[in-house]
Amino acid sequence: MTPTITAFERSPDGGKGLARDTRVRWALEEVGQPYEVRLVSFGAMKEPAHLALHPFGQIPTYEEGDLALFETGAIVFHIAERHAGLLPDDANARARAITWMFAALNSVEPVILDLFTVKVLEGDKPWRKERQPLAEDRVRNRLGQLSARLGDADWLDGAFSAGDLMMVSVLLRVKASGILDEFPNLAAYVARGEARPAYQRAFAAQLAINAAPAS
Ligand code: GTB
Repeated sequence: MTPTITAFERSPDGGKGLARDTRVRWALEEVGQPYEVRLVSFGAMKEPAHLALHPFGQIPTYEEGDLALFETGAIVFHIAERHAGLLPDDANARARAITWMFAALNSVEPVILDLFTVKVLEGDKPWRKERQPLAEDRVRNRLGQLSARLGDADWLDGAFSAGDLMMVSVLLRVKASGILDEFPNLAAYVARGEARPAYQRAFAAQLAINAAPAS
């Protein structure tokens, strides 16, 4: 059964691939699973039909037969569990790859989102000047720890896994700040992720929607 995901009718990033449907598209592309996309407006996301799929009125969602999922961690995990290619067969290696998925979402993404919050959502607030360097240092600290663990390896734990897919997706959000480039091995890690043909297809698919002239 072909799954259907939801994505922004038009992403605020204009096609930079930063909205979270990209990571789901990437996972589907990695495993060779075709999918359909239903585009939703900001208004429609808060309507009952979408809220029935996503209690917080967000994208992406994932529907497959009578299964409906939200949260990219759960969606990517579901895809990775049901197809070969994103999780190792060995039980311990599999558990470690899943750990990296959680690490990306619980230990790395929050500090990156906090920086986005202070720079963009609180950009006009009087506390921005004081808070931004603190938020940047928290990102630096976490990326420093991740950089130390990655070392000169290509991926976080052996072969590319759903853990790397999630970590690269999270790190992409901090690329424009310049902080990622302070850690050359992490910048190269992200570039390796972006160079994967499956990522390229996912990126192109969201770009085709988000960079198209408004009708
Ligand atoms: N924890 C959830 C998950 O991982 O699925 C978070 C989902 C989420 O934040 N969805 C966002 C959303 O629907 C889109 S991705 N927001 C609309 C709303 O809450 O009303 C976040 C996002 C949005 C825009 C950019 N951008 O323009 O750069 C980047 C990321």
